[in-house]
Amino acid sequence: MNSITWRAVLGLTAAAGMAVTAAAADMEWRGWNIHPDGYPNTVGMAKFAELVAEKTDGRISLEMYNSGTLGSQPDAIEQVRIGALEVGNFNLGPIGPIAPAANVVSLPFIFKDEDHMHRVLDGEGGKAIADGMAEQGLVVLAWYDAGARSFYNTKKPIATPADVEGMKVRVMNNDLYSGMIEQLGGNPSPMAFAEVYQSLKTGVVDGAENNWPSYESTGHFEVAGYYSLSEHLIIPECVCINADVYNSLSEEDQAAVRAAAEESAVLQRQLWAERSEASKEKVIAAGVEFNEIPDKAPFQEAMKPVYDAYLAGNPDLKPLVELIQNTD
Ligand code: BDP
Repeated sequence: MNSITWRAVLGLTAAAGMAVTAAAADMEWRGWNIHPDGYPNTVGMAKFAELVAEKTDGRISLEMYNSGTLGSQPDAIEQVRIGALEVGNFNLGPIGPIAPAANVVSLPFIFKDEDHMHRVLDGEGGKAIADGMAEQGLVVLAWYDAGARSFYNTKKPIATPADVEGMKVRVMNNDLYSGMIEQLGGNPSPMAFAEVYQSLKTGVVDGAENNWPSYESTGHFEVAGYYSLSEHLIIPECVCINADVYNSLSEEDQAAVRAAAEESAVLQRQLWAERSEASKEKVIAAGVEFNEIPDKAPFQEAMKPVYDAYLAGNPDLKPLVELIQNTD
């Protein structure tokens, strides 16, 4: 159905008012999420679905498919881009390779902390990133938190870049992450999230990197017992929707869907903060050996060539990098 026909249909159902709530939805969307029940993102996306139905008087329904049941994240990103799926809760890591502006968040240590990331996303930087994603068919409705990613492995605590030398480290699919590990002298192994547990267990890789909640929820802590607080990446996530689907909505429904996503993000961020603490406590109580890295400068120094590679491929994005670095 083209967008004009959709608008006509939506106009009619709007005129019918509350009577439509009991009827089947006019639009049935499917949403992708990689996380299990109870995870902050899963709860956030369930809230999003509930609010979408509520705010559109049932004209739109969203069914969420969790735990990555609809496929790996890079595949799901493609599915949402082409409209085979309507919605996804995506990490910006695997979006970077298709949207260079969004790849800026995958530069190691680009954000000073999570608050800095929020300030950037709420300003010009966030707009530039969202515009770059929209050009690739993904409209950002809201940003979710995903904390900071740190290294963990099966061998030993990591305190300096030299400790990563020779280690085989799983990364998400993105050349910037492979470059990052190479700069530390390690061997990067890009791999789907679902394969990491077995790979750590069987020694296919020695380590990986992630935030506390994912380290805990996946059980990776059971097979890779050293967690070292490098916090080298702070990557936001999106509630994203296929651009054609979004553009076909009436202005009223666009606003409703956006408000639903933003409200769900408030909940997700609160749950995120709580879960980060709880996951950290849980894995440490389970025997994980955890170390802080008070001096991160050697890691920042070693990873600098990743910036050069990014800017060599995208010289026009230098102002965006500087904008982020100059945001207080
Ligand atoms: C988690 C992200 C998820 C990624 C996963 C990974 O929330 O989207 O797929 O990391 O490392 O923190 O693949």
